[in-house]
This record gives sequence, structure tokens and C-alpha cells, in this order.
Amino acid sequence: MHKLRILITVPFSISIIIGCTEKAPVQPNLSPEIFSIVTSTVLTDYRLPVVLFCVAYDFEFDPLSYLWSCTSGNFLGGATNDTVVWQGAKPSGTDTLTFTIAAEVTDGHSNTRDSLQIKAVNGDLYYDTGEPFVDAPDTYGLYNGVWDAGEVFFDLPSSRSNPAVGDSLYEFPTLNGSYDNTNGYFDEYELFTRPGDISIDPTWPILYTYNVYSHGADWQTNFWLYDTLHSTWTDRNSDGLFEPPW
Ligand SMILES: [Ca+2]
Ligand SMILES: [Ca+2]
Ligand SMILES: [Ca+2]
Ligand SMILES: [Ca+2]
Repeated sequence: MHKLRILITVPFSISIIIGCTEKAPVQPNLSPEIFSIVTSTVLTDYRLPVVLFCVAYDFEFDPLSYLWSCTSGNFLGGATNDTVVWQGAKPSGTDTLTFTIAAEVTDGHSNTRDSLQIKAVNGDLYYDTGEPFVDAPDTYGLYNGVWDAGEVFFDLPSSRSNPAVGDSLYEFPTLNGSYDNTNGYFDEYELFTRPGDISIDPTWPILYTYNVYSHGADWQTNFWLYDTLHSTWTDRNSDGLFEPPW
């Protein structure tokens, strides 16, 4: 009984093995490779779009499809090309928001994913100083660091608006003849002012980087551009242009 079973099964097994070796071997698919995601910047003002480019390759020359995603913000013009334009959401106040941007590439068989982080800031940082003035001592010889009626001040141009964000109401800043105190708004002269060190000279609580007697006439032609000699604001996205936080 046992001898009979061996005689039947052994030739059958050999025929299966021979049949397999005759077939062409199945090549596994090679997944597409993402070499890098190239970005125009990793730190931006949230109002400024960022261009991203996914550098991907398929070693079998399969056609590639792209799909981008982000934790927040929008892809202007779609998210299915190798190059996309992304714009972040608005951070609150002067916060910095971090976004993760991901690209997924497929050759129709398998996917490859890569991502990077972009930080978005809500404008550049300036000092809300009010116009520079000469503080006067009280009867005890002390300076209070704030402008009081009668103290000498230097009138500087201001319009409290900004062409950098397409403000159509922008008017060239003009002198108004009165003292402008700290007001919670951005005034153009605040590109060039910062609180002074009262321990150095208490009569000048606000430092101004141009000649105060010129009343702004000696400002650079384009005062929105960062100027290492005179600008007192922080260019948080390093684009050399002032974007006020609002
Ligand atoms: Ca004072
Ligand atoms: Ca004024
Ligand atoms: Ca102000
Ligand atoms: Ca800037």
C-alpha cells in the first residue's frame, strides 16, 4: 500500500518544478525616488506664496503622478503637478506657524512620499515708538520717558498704510504738524525708530536713525527696503522688504 503511493506522487512533483522554471521571472516594480523637494524659502510672510518643486525619478521611466498635501494653507493652481505654489494660513498676532508640506509620487504601482517644513510669520517686527522727542526733567530732575505737552518733538511723515500688501488707499506719508504717540499702529517713521536706552541719555527716549531735523526728507527713496544703517525693524522672512503684521 505505501509503495504504491510513492510511485504515484513523485513523478507528479517533478513535473510541477520543471513547469515553474520554464516561466519568465516576474520583475518587482521599482518605486519612484524623490531626490528632494526644492523650495523658494522655508520662512515666509504668510501673505507671500512659496514655490515648491518635487525632484522625482523612476528608474523604469514609468510616468509619474504627483499629489501634494499640507497641514494648513492652500495650493494655488492645484496640487497635482511636480511644481506647486503654496500659501500658508495667517498666524495669530506676531506668532510663527510651522506647516508640513508633503509630496507623494506614484508610478501607478507604488508610492513614495517626502515632506518638509515651512514656517510662516505674520509680518515683520517693528517698534511702536511714537515720534522721537526730547524728554524734559521734572522738578526732581527725573525723566518720565513719555512725551508731555510742550516737550520738543520731531514731526515725521506717516500714513499708517503699506503698498507692500497692495493697499490701494496708500498715500505717500506726510507731516501732520502734531505729535504722534504710540498708537498700536505701524507708522512709516517706525521703520527707523526704536526705544532708546534711557540709561545712556534720558533726554532721548526714542532713537531715530536719520537726521531728526530733516523730518524724513533724508529717507532712502524706497524706505520699505531693509537698510542695515538705518532700519530698526526685524526682517523675519529675510526678503529685504517690510511686511507689517496686521
Ligand atoms: Ca516727558
Ligand atoms: Ca506727526
Ligand atoms: Ca505707531
Ligand atoms: Ca520681510
